[in-house]
Amino acid sequence: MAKTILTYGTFDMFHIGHLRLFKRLSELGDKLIVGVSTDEFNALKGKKTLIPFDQRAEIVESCRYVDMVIPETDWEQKVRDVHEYNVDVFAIGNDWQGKFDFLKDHCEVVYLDRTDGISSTQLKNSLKNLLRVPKEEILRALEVLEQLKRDFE
Ligand code: C2G
Repeated sequence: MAKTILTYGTFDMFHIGHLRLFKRLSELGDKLIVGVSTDEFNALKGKKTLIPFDQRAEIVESCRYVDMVIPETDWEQKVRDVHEYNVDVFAIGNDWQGKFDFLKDHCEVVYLDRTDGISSTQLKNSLKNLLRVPKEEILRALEVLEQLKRDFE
């Protein structure tokens, strides 16, 4: 019997942690459905993404481990989705450990270890730090680079 797996997430600044999660999820069954949080729902979660919903959904959908993408619009939809898509396993990263145990009445629930050392928040903070570099320093760095370029010509 084909097994259907369901997960949800924001997947902003798509990175290796997201990819490895999809790979491991796809190994749990035959069909992987991913609920991608809409921008409105993320606002409810107190999250602001850099990449808008339609692009995040397109990126996730193009991943070879993913069979179907649905929008995640509210906290209540999971039980509905489990029944609508005949889901066998709900799985998510262990940063949500225990938070979705209520789904055990409807399907198997699995929490997977996160990939260490990478997160969308961390990537966004690195970008913010870059943006904080004083303009003068950036201009000086540019001068050095241009000088190097001339030296090598
Ligand atoms: N993840 C991971 N390793 C990382 C970062 C993230 O395995 N280094 C996993 C998370 O554990 C989660 C998924 O990638 O299962 C998506 O993470 P987020 O985009 O941060 O999703 P989140 O905002 O936590 O949304 O209803 C549930 C929510 O939609 C989850």
